[in-house]
Amino acid sequence: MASRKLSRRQRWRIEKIQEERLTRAARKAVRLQEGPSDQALYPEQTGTLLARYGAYVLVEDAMGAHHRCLLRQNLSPMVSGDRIIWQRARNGDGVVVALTPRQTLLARPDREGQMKPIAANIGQIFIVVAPRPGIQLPLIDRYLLAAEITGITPLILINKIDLLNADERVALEHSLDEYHRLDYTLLYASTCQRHGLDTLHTHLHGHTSIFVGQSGVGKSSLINALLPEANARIGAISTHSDQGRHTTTTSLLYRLSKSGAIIDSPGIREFGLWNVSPQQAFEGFPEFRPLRGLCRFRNCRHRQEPGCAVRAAVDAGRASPRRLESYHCIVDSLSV
Ligand SMILES: Nc1nc2c(ncn2[C@@H]2O[C@H](COP(=O)(O)OP(=O)(O)O)[C@@H](O)[C@H]2O)c(=O)[nH]1
Ligand SMILES: [Mg+2]
Ligand SMILES: [Zn+2]
Repeated sequence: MASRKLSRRQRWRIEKIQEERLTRAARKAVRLQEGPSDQALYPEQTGTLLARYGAYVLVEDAMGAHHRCLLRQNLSPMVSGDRIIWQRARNGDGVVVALTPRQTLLARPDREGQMKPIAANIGQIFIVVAPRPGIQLPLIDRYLLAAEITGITPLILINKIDLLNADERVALEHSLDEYHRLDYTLLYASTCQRHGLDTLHTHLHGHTSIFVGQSGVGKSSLINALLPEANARIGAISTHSDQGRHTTTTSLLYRLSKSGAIIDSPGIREFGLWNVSPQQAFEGFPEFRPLRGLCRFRNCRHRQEPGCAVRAAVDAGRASPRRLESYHCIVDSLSV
């Protein structure tokens, strides 16, 4: 019975020990949430986020090596192409501790209509079209406008030119000449004949780029043709993470052999127009931009209004009637 009768002092000690255990456990829980403690980390360094896999991200350091990292809590959402500050852990995964300001950001609305970032710091958008499934100029106009609104340089890439005979090629170049006159870059390629890939490499050099366009135009084929073998490793690393496998919704940043990168993401391929006002659409047509404010009516829709500067430019041959029609189609589609 003696054991039941604990002295005040003994009771105090037991309580104290339990308290310490609780505190230690709580601290450990916080550590598990936050990743490695500061003492276990090397100094901060810069990096590029290549991909996200659940709670983990794949980070490329300044030397080009890949590291699996956890994200510190309370950081804003990060996406492929983000430049980040991270710390290597003495053992195991590193930790991303900060996001640096973005030059550009591609986003799209999720099911709830909230804008969701999909890729950052993209410098160029390649609008890929092909004779099969067919080249539709209004679709090119939509993509060009979306790129203009995002502030990212668009280029037009015509793939599968092996499907065209000489006459068809001339006719196509003729129909695309209006884009050339607007200073957009036009590139011709055939992935299967490996034609035009050197020129394409020149344009990709030193930039982070994406390919957008209809299904079947050859985006995947192009990316495969352009990328060095080493990139297959990115997919391989993802399978080692415990959380989330390499899913089709993941954006991946692939390095090109010299300088430059391609970001591949299903989300980006659906890149389009959301929440765009007629005024923003107007500004996104470079040939209309200098005419802003020159119409007689401030709220001119550039249709049948008298004193319309845009209509006058079209009538005088300074702007393409087809592009104005495209602008109207886009504005109509935005207002429904
Ligand atoms: N004739 C021809 N076919 C191509 C070329 N590039 C891709 N294709 C074919 O076009 C189809 C769609 O290609 P894919 O890369 O999957 O298109 P994606 O949907 O844009 O990714 C495939 O059957 C490819 O083999 C090309 O340069 N010439
Ligand atoms: Mg594809
Ligand atoms: Zn007008």
